[in-house]
Amino acid sequence: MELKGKKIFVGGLGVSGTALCQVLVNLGAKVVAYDKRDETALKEVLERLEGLPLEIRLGDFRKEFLEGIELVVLSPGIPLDSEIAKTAEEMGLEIIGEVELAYRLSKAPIYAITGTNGKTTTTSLLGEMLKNAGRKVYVAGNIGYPLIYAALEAMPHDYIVAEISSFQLETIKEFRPRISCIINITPDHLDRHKTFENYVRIKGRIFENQKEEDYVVLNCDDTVVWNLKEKARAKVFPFSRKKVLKYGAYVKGDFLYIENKKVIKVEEIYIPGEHNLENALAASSIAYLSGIDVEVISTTLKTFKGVEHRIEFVAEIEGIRFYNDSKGTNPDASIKAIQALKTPIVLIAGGYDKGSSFEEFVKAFDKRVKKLILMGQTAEKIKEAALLKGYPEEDIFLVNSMEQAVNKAFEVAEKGDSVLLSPACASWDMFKNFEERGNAFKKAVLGLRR
Ligand code: UMA
Repeated sequence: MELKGKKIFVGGLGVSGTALCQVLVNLGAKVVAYDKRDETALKEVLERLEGLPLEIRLGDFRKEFLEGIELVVLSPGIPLDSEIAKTAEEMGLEIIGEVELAYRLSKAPIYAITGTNGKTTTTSLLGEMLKNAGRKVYVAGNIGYPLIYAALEAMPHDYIVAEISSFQLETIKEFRPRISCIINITPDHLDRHKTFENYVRIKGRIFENQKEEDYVVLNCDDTVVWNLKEKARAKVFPFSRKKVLKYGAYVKGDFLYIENKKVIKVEEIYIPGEHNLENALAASSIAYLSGIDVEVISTTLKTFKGVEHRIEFVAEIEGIRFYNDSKGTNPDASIKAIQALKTPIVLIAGGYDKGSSFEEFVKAFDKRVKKLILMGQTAEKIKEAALLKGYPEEDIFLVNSMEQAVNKAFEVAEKGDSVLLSPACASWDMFKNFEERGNAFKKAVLGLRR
């Protein structure tokens, strides 16, 4: 794709936008970079971009920002119904996202993973499998390292393992991963995608450009995911933790199999919980289709210790174990975290309101969540849902900061309990991102004193 001399509008100056500016300038494009935030809020970003020949536009969006522009590249946080996108469309401009541009520039094959939950774990695990097999691999995308960086760095014989979100899939056009995977789909991001049907449709876009020689790995235990197979042109490779399959990856007796090859005893997989078995099946399927030996897959499953902020063990203090699941950004992810822990739980939840329903979430407390500590925009909404389900009011505590939440949890927890931060919500009401929230939790835990 020729970008030299082209006038390109970069929408958003977060992680993706900053990377886009650097890469596009390097490739000789003339970049107009835009963010709705002001100079003070963007201080660090602007420092990082200092010296680059950019035209920077900040604050409320205006049509004239798009004058002379030939291509609009949006960050995933900017929706297609935003004023920027609508204006660009009216002007007949091409609109793509960072992922689409990365795909067009990449020389290496891309393995792309999406799903409501487990994306980060599956992506990291697959990255480890490829590394352990001696391949050069870039792990990128929604996981935090922009795909555009990986696309430029990777050589044709390298591999890119990409975590892809629904936000990123909204703005693809030609994006064609060699292998794609959908781990699961449950309602999430409905504030952005409006309906569950639309969210499912967008998730399904991950394989829309694949051809017969490509593969799509689908969870056949998840009916929403499995129904998407009708739309796939690529070869479908199923996985299941509930059924023995003739073709695909599955669990039979105590063992994980791929086709008819025994891979590992399920209890030897290091990362705990049923949801992680799903992630293990997904990553193993992709690795297998990529030609990785079953022995390497097995060794990696035995040694991979999981991902930061995902049911991450932080410390044991006076017999109380603290877990950081800040990556639990929707009810379903947090339900899985609750189910993965086998002790009584003091749960810290609440955060940015994405319009999720908390009915199923509070149902999953199932006598195991003995105390509930709530914070953020959704605190009242979760409290109401819990009370409606008969959760005792005296076991619910509302707090205003992470430090208060951790102190309260420690006060009400008893020896043998787990304190779990799994908010069931995004972090954007009180924190920059889930990492900052998880780090605030860990800091508060490590500073605890009775
Ligand atoms: N902005 C505007 N106008 C808008 C909206 C945003 O100017 O209408 C600006 C903001 O002021 C901000 C910038 O855009 O400066 C933020 O851009 P962004 O929201 O696209 O975030 P990035 O920092 O570029 O990070 C994104 C992903 N974030 C989102 O999709 C919200 C990161 O995923 C990803 O790691 C990164 O690109 C690299 O690929 C995070 C995430 O929360 C983990 N993802 C969601 C999730 O997993 O649920 C989808």
